[in-house]
Amino acid sequence: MAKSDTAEAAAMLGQARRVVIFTGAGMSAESGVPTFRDALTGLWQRYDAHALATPEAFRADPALVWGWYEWRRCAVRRAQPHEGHLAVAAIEARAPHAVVITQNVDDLHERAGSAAPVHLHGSLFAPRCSACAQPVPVPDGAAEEPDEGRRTPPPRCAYCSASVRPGVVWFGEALPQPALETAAEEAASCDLLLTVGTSGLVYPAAEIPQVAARLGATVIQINPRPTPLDAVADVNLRGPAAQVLPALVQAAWGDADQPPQSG
Ligand code: BV8
Ligand code: ZN
Repeated sequence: MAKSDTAEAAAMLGQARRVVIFTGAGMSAESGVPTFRDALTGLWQRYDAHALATPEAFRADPALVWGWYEWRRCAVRRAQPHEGHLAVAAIEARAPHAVVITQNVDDLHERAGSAAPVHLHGSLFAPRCSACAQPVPVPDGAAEEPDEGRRTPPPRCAYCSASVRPGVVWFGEALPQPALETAAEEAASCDLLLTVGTSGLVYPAAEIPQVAARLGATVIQINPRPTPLDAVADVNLRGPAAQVLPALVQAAWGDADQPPQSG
């Protein structure tokens, strides 16, 4: 990754007025949260994540799918945000206007201090009834899920006794309208969009960086590997999020963890 690229990207970031930080599974990879590209392990190794994350799979085998989400929820509970998540929060603190728009269902942005990340695909911490949509409290603490995973029948709704389902958006399901609208508005009005750790293959989320580029924003991509978003990016920073983001913040604003100089 040419030094010039980071310097160029940092100069753009330092001047930006309205910033969108768009993240995918690669953003949490260095915290030990597997991406959707990574092969599944244990009980789920013979399944494809895209197939498990569907209403059909939940109807066919609710205990398998609920068990998978309980296993993921507990893996996220045990994970810690990394320097990249902290750098994202630092960008939010320094840029005149900045918002995180994420495809991730983990809470690592929040735990790193990001104010109000927009979760396009829901959260592992918002289960609800699959029939009456009543929210269901998340059991505290990291219940010990066996590493290889296990089938766990989903709890029953206290109101209508239907199965409780994870509060995520499954393939074939509509995204939450308020989140999608906020994301589209922010993408349309930003002057710089950072896309971090996404393969840009899942829609309509993958539209977000394209909308920003189409409307004249600068797009900076952070990803160790090429993606279809290479075509819309003005600068491609080929490296891991936990290294590239802190370097970018450092280059844009000097010592990232010093509070911004007032006045
Ligand atoms: C819908 C929640 C209709 C659940 C998720 C248009 C064209 C083609 C297909 C479609 C289309 N429109 C709709 C579709 C169908 C489908 C879709 O896009 N399919 C794809 C697979 C082709 N979309 C849908 O089904 C959407 N719904 O269309 O509904 C509708 C409309 C109205 C009314 C009724 C119905 C719903 C999509 C959301 C599904 N839910 N997640 C869960 O998590 O279990 S998607 C899930 O997968 C993630 O949230 C994320 O969005 C996606 C994974 O992608 P990435 O995050 O990018 O991660 P990935 O693993 O792919 O890549 C990781 C990247 O990180 C790599 O590039 C790697 O190089 C990089 N990386 C790795 N390490 C690092 C790194 N980068 C930086 N640092 C590192 N250290
Ligand atoms: Zn119910």
